[in-house]
Amino acid sequence: MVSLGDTLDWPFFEAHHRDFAEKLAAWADTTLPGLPHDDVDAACRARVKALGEAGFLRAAVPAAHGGLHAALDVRTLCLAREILAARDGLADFTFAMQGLGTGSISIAGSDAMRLRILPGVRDGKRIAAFALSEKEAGSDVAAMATTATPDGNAHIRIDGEKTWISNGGIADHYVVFARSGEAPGARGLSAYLVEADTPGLSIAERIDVIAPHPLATLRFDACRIPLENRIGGPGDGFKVAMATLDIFRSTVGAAALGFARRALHETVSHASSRKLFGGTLGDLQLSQAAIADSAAEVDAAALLVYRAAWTKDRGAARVTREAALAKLVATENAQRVIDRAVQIHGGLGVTRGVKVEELYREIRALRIYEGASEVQKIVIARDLLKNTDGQNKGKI
Ligand code: COS
Repeated sequence: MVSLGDTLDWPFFEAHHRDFAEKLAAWADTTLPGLPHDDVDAACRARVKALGEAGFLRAAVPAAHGGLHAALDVRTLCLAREILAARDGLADFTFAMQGLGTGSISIAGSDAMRLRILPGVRDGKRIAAFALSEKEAGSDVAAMATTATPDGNAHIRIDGEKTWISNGGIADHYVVFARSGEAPGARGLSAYLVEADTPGLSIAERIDVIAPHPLATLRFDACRIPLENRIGGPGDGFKVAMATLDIFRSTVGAAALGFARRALHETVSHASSRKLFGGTLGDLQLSQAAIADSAAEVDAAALLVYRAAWTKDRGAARVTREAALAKLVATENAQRVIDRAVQIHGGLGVTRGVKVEELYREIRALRIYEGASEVQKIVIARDLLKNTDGQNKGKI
């Protein structure tokens, strides 16, 4: 089976990371093939349950609530996503969403909210979701139109629509961002925990995508929730969203890395066994060039992903630029690595049921969700431009 190569020997990792990665890889190889694959809702529920029962979702919550580390350990999250993505896209998806759909609560939620929500997520008994995007506020988060207005002294009322919401339709709760109006733009948003069975919240439509997973448009129609369900202070929503994405963007890079590593593995095995022109595909120098380009792009992505994760874990308050670099490079590289894998496989590469065909569909959304590549470029360039010393941070 596909391996992480020598990644775990790199100085970014500690013994507990190696232990976690070995256990997860062994579990995934034996358990994932036996889980249902056909109906995406059932497949996701089964994966959340299995990951929770095996204890791996402890990586997605802080130690105070039964998690593995005091704060979310980004290297552990990245290893998990890389290992799962290399084997089973939906397993990666379900793992990631348990983290993304509670990251804001772990960072900024009240103790009571954490106590209420995190244990179920950790055990795979509660499915989490993150509801930020709207039809006209995907990249431009500050333009969101969903409103949160006071309703008496102890409640707020949410009205509007969120779309492309992963786990929409199967989640038990949504972390919802809405315009609460303290100020114009980014400073006037707040985050709220909304339970899926709250009156006024409905699934307006399910969305079918090229790599199927639960995705929906949510409608909020006078959806009344208690004020204590606010995550963070009034007007803190944009910062809560960005701080959550600072953690999870590196993990999207890690998932892309897992898909790319699997594609490279499939490429090498196919090139060494496929016979043509009196030898193997791998004897041809053009195939060797493709393999070399992919190997270089996989390693470059891995270094950026684990650099960003390590920087966050050792206490950096913000890793916005590092995480953006990791996501941008890992997802764009993975798209090219997988495209080469399809090309090397020839007709098989576009045949349903062949792994590289599945990877070709799986990778595409990662260059769009949690900040499209273009957004990552804006984030990286702005960071360098605002801090002209940014390129010379070191002392030497
Ligand atoms: N952590 C904490 N605070 C942050 C932050 C971060 N990573 N990034 C920005 N902020 C703060 C800024 O410091 C600024 O605070 P002040 O008003 O106190 O100065 C505030 O938030 C607004 O930031 P900014 O001016 O950069 O806001 P913009 O509207 O220009 O943001 C981008 C632009 C494109 C960077 C942002 O909208 C974004 O990331 N979009 C992509 C969203 C996304 O990932 N969507 C996918 C949804 S999940 S599938």
